[in-house]
Amino acid sequence: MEKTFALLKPDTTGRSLIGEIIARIERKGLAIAELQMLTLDETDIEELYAPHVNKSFFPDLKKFMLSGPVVAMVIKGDNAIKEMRKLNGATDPFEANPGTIRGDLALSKTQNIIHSSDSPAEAAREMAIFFPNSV
Ligand code: 3AN
Repeated sequence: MEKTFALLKPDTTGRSLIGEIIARIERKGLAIAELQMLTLDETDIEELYAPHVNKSFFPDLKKFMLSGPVVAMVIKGDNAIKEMRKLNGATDPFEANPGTIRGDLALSKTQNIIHSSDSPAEAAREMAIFFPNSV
């Protein structure tokens, strides 16, 4: 059974969409193995988005990720990493298909509801940041 890491961003908690997103994940047949609501600090954000810290959009992304609570989760199931990426839809909600989380619920590339790991190596790295006892 594969595990992946997902994070519901501050727009999700701010818009009261936590249940909507978790319902979509569970309806797909994936299971929530760990869940924690927390407010990130700058170090958490720089660790999570280590591959992006030098990108031009990073200051806006950091400001947004500090703006409210997030929900960190470990999700498990067959092909969990790829299944979650399909459920999320494209990074830019304008490109994301209807039926996906971002296609249905977001308009902005920064405020795009959910993050999930894009590879087994990233899943292990990101799970270790937020759930050090479960990896
Ligand atoms: P994904 O979350 O789809 O894997 P990444 O890992 O490429 O996308 O980007 C990480 C986060 O950075 C995205 N979730 C998004 O919020 C933000 N982001 C990525 N590209 C841009 C961009 N061109 N402009 C603004 N924000 C961006």
